[in-house]
Amino acid sequence: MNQSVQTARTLSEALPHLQRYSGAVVVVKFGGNAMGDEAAMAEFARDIVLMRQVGVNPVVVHGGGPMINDMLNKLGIKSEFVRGKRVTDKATVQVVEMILSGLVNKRIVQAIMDAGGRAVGISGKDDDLMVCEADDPELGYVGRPVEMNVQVLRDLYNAGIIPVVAPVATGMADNETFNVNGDTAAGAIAGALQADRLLLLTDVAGVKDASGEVVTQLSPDEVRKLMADGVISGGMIPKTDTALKALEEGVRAVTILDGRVPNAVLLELFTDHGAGSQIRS
Ligand code: X2W
Repeated sequence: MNQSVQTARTLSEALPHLQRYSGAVVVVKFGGNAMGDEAAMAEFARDIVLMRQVGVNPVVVHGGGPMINDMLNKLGIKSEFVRGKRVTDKATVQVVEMILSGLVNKRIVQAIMDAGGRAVGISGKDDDLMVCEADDPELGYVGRPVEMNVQVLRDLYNAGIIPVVAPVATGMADNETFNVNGDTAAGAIAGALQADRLLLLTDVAGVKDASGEVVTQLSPDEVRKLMADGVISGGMIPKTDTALKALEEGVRAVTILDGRVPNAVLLELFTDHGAGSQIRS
C-alpha cells in the first residue's frame, strides 16, 4: 500500500475514536522527564494542537523537575526529595516558580503556538485556580490543593485556547507561594473539571506487574493490590495515588504512558491499540 493510501485508511479508522472524544476534556500532564529535546517538544505540541483541531479540549499541566534541578545546581542550592516530593524552602520555591511559570511554561506555550494552535500559560496562582495549604511540615513550601477554581480553564478552552498550567500555587494566607507536585496538580485539575481523561506522560512504559510486564488495563482495586504488595514503588507511587484520587473525583479514565514514544497521546486516544497503562473502574 502506498503512503497516501495508508494515511487515508488511518484517518478513516480513527473516525469512531474522533467521534468518541469530540467535546471531551482531556487533561495531559507533561512531565519534565518526558520533555526531551526541541524535536520531542515540537512533536508533543503538534499532537496537542491536533487534539484541539478534532474537537477535544486539551488542558496541559506540566512538570519540570529536571529543569529545576539544573538551576538549583547552578545556584549552588542543595535539594532533596522525600516520598517523591521536593523539600522546598523559601529560596527553593523562588527558583521553582521562576523555572516552572517562566522557562518551562513559556517554552510549551511557544511550541503550541509554533504548531499553529493558540495557547495561554498560567500557573495555579492565576484566578486562584489552585489554592493550597502546606502538605507536610517536613516538606516546607510544598502545597496540597484544597480549593480549585477551574472556571478560568473552561473560559480558555471554550474560547478555543489551550491552557498550559504550571504547578505553582497560592496559599490561604497572604504572599504564600507553594510548589505542587505536577502529578498532584494535574489530578486535582482533572478532578475539578470532571475530565473524561487524565493522561500522565512520563519516561516509563506504564505500570508493571510482579514479572516486570506492563499491564495495559487495570481496575482501581488491582492498582491498590500492586501498591500494597510493593510492586508499584518509587516515582510510580505519586502517579498511581493521583490516578486513584482522580477516578474517585469523577475522572472517567487515567492512563500512565511513556511520553517519549512518538505521538504517544494520539496512539492512546485515537487508535485501537492505546498506549501505556489505563486505569478505570
Ligand atoms: C515538583 C514540581 C515539578 C514537577 C518539583 O519541585 O520538582 C514537588 O516535588 P516533574 O517533571 O513532573 O517531576 N514539585 C513538590 O512535578 O516536575
